[in-house]
Amino acid sequence: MTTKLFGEPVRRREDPRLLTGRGLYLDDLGAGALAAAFVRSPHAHARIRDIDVSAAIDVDGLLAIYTWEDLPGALAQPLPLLIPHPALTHGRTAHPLAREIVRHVGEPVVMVVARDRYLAEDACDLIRVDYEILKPVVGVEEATQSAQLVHADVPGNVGAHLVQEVPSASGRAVREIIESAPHTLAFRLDIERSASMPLEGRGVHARWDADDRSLRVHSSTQTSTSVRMAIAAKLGLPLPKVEVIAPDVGGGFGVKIVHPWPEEILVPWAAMTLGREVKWTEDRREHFTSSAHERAQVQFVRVGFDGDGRVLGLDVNILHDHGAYTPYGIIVPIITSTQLLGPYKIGAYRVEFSSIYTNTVQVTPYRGAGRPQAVFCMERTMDHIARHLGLDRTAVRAANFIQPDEFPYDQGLIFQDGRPLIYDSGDYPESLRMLKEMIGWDSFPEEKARAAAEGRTIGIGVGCYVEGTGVGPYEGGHVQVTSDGRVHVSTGLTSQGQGHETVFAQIAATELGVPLERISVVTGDTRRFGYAVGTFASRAAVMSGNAIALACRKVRDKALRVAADALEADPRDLEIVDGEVRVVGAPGASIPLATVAVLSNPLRYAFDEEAARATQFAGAGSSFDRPPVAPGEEPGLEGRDYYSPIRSTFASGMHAAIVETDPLTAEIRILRYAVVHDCGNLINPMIVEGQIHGGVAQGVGGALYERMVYDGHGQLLNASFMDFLMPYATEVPAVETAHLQTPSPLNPLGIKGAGEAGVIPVSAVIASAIEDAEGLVIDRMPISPSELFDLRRAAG
Ligand code: MCN
Repeated sequence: MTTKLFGEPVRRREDPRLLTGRGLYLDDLGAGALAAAFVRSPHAHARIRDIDVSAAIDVDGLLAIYTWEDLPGALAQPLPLLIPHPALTHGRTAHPLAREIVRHVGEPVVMVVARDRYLAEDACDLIRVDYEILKPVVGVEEATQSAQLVHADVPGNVGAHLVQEVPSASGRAVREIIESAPHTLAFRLDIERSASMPLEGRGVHARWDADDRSLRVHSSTQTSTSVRMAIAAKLGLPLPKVEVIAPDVGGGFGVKIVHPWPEEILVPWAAMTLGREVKWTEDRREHFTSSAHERAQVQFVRVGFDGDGRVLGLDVNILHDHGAYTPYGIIVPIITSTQLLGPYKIGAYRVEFSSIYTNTVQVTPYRGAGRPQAVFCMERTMDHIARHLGLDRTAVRAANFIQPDEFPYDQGLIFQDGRPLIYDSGDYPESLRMLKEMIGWDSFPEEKARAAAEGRTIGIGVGCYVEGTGVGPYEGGHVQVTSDGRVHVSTGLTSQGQGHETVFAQIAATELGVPLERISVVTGDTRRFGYAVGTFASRAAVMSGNAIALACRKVRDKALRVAADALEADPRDLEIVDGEVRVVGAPGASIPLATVAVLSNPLRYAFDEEAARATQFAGAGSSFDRPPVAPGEEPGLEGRDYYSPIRSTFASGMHAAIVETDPLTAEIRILRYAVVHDCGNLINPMIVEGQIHGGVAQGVGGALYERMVYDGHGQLLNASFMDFLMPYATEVPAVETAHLQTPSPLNPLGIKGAGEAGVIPVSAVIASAIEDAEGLVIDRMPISPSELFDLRRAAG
């Protein structure tokens, strides 16, 4: 049996449990808990004049009704602004329950707690909120021109404005370069709002232990340690008195990073106040109107280039719709603006963004986090250049690539953390070569001609991207070998379906030489691991993966020291194979890791007979004759370590698609979809492929179907799956995937992240393919058949 499982396509260990209904999700907990429900604003912008609860208080089974006025101390303050930035001069966050003004439909105004959810909803229906309706601000361009303000003290509705300029090597300004370039183009791109739509919405369950004065909270979150800190701070509890556990989480895709959500502190507070278990589970309408959206940008692009398609200067102005609040700072437009250049080395770059408040749901990171918009911009630019010059689209990209010998490559831009953005490794020309071969790029013109002869319209598209992954500051791993020979791995970040139970066990198996079946993995439970950042920014593999490997190495070193003593050998002559420490080249001389675990603890508790015999265990209670723990050692066979990188590592990839458009109905069908992906060393290629396929599926949604439609009153018109279109399996093509592995020099395992990559270039690729099929210009994402139809008509 091999335990060298790093890089192997091991099947996901969590799937049998999850697929046979044995998962434990938030709503599976607290069967007898009280239920919370919320009265939410039906208006996009209004002043609360009065809240009348008198008709609700007679509802049988009602426990409590809370408005902002009832919230004590820190709970009454606005929610934290999680990632401040000097450019965010007017950052604003909501109160947990609205205080005086509501700023989007769905904002929570009143919390009701009752015996069950039906009663709580009944009580909500009886509460009368008297609103003075204010004029809403909808749409970024309207917001900048409107006299109406989302926040009375934020002039022009501009929360943040940031300019970064990387002049040419000779110091010339970007705009000057563009003016004097042999060719220039200017265009506008419109990117609609979309949102993460996990199968399971948000949810929180809290239990107050009155004797211990402690809270145990389960939350469907991507960041259990941060939720814990927020609850402790907001409720005035010592940190050790709050535990937060992320049970199985049915998808997050970014929306569950925000911490705390109002409900995540209000429900524990209600549990504490009422001395009862309280639970709230988000329904789908709440998810649409009260969580978070993303994408939502208008971009104005000017580019100057030479006759070979080399970009001499690029000037991009972004209007970013931030919705009503900025709990997550301006991380999304910062990512868009700093990762827009992708795999390209261009002459000079100027980017400017304004982050605009509107009376709509707040905008926080959704899988890809600003990069789908960035890639749409850059790749549309590449296609525009190719069309203008009559060049092959891949040739224009290749002319601008950073070359493999140019790493580390500094784009000259400053990221959120104030540090420069430096790419660590990659091989973009090779990725493109592989992609073109996979999709048959060079022979496509003949395929297209053959299709045309049959009366069919097909087109091919391409898109390239880079993704900064594995962002810091740290993540930790703890590894313990118990006297039964089992290995218990824990890390503080959470899992939402990425397969961490499998990959982290693969790392431990490889590092410790222990079979996978003996390894268990716990994530997102602050009882097991209190220091963690969370799962987002494709960081778990890089951060926790490396931390677990480092912790395993500590355990391995100790195991070899202890075993060397027992085997009277030199630790350097020992290896761990299949759960046994062996003298290299002398298979008879070995000792099970279980025994080593017993020997590592002076108490020598051995519950297993064999281990007891091997360690001359004299029976429980005989601890007095044991030697002290040697200086520098700790009892037990366990280790903890942290990984804290100097900067992010840059994954990259290229996608290509062939689409067919219906000549009559303008329906768009994806015939083939190919991906070349580079996330450094692969821990598990099958899981990475699954991640890419899932990402592409979401990308297809963003390219062709998904958009949040607000009317002029700030009402979300399609807040249900009846009207918000997501692709089904029938719309998602089979994804052909190839891996290129350029290891990251930044971390011990040489890995880069993979969790978001699939979604990032899809809109750009599909737009490129539709353009090729139709000979039209696509300047928006998503593009629907009716829009394509209109474009055809406009083109005559
Ligand atoms: N992996 C690997 N080898 C690598 C890199 C990654 O085997 N070189 C594996 C990892 O070990 C992990 C998976 O691929 O099992 C994704 O790894 P990583 O890129 O580190 O991403 P995270 O685990 O941090 O997951 C976060 C990422 C993000 S940001 C979003 S959004 C997203 C995504 O993952 N949300 C998801 N994938 C999701 N998948 C599911 N099912 N549900 C979500 O909510």
